[in-house]
Amino acid sequence: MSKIERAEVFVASPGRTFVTLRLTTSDGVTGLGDATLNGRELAVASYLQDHLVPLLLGKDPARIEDIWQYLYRGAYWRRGPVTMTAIAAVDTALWDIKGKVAGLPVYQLLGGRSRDGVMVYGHASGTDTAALLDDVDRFLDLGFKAVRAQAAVPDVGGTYGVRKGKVYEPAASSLPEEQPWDTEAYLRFAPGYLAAVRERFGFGFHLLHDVHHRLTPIEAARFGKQVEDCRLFWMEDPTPVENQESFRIVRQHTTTPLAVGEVLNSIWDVQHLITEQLIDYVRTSVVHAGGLTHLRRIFDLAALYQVRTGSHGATDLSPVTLAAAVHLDTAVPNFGIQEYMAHADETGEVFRSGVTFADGMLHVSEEPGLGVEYDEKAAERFPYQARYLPVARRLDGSVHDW
Ligand code: KDG
Ligand code: MG
Repeated sequence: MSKIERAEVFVASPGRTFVTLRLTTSDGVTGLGDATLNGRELAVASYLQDHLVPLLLGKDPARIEDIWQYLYRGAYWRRGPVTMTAIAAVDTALWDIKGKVAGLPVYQLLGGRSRDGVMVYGHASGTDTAALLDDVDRFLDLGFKAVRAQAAVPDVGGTYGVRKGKVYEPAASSLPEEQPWDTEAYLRFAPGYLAAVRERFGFGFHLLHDVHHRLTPIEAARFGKQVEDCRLFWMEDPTPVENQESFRIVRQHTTTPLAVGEVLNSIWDVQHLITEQLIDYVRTSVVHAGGLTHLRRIFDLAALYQVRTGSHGATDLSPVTLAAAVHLDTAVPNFGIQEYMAHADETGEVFRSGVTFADGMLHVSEEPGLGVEYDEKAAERFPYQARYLPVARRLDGSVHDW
């Protein structure tokens, strides 16, 4: 029997911080897993190094489901982003190994192709409406069939989703940047720029928007209703998701499709959203929702309720997650769309991935396993740097959801 012989945890900041697990079997086969939890990276690195690695050594790498159950049920403490990200890394690495042992790309192990390619959306943004329109134009020229649009709200510094130069979500070094937030100013401004995008470019592509948890349910209902004529592909995270019930309020008032779940970690976190058909797209990801084993379970539940997939894929999810996501997206029947932002050049020096972009779609590598390699020598050039996401404060100084 083959055994897990080595488990290495790498933390490096090539462009942004990534935590990567590499498992090696007694037969010399390696597998990679992403364990990155943006802004809380070292907690997962320690969970892996201090608590999971000792449990993994000597185990049979072929028993993916059993190891998943062992780590999940065996912890006693369940769910949550740190636990589920650590389990995800192990699970993803085991699928990578299984693919290499079988000589098959992972999507073949998941049932084979359901589609030729995976439609993705790109991130257009601008400091004002004119700049946003230019950026949408750029994405359409690149061949994207779907574009997310975000613009800075006038007089509100630091709106979510607007690039500063080439950098997306410029996580400040050392301590989080604090950014002001004004809900009314956003509600006055955002519907207008979404309408301007449709006016200029028409309806021949999918348009998306991320509210990033900023509204109350009734504000989100108003927003969704107001932008119905823009026929959005989705309105994302309109309100914080801790209370799944609150989506009923949004739902009752608008036919704008809803996408939720990038911060959620288990099937229980999305259970009511899915079974009560409160959302249209589930955004849970391989890395933050327990790996391929658990995410596939979530997607299967979603399929029963005509909820489609739309996995999170910002640049703080490593190329290992992107590759794993594209394998799963290629195989599942209820795929909707995949988020895609190209990683920084430095990231590409450390991770070599066989995922390719063409005609608005991502394509899996036909290499056995996930088709990603980690260059630890290159990673040494990018030592860990602490960085945090911004924190939002309302105009009266109180903390808001970011
Ligand atoms: O780490 C948090 C980011 O990944 C998140 O803010 C990005 O909302 C996001 C998105 O939709 O990509
Ligand atoms: Mg989002």
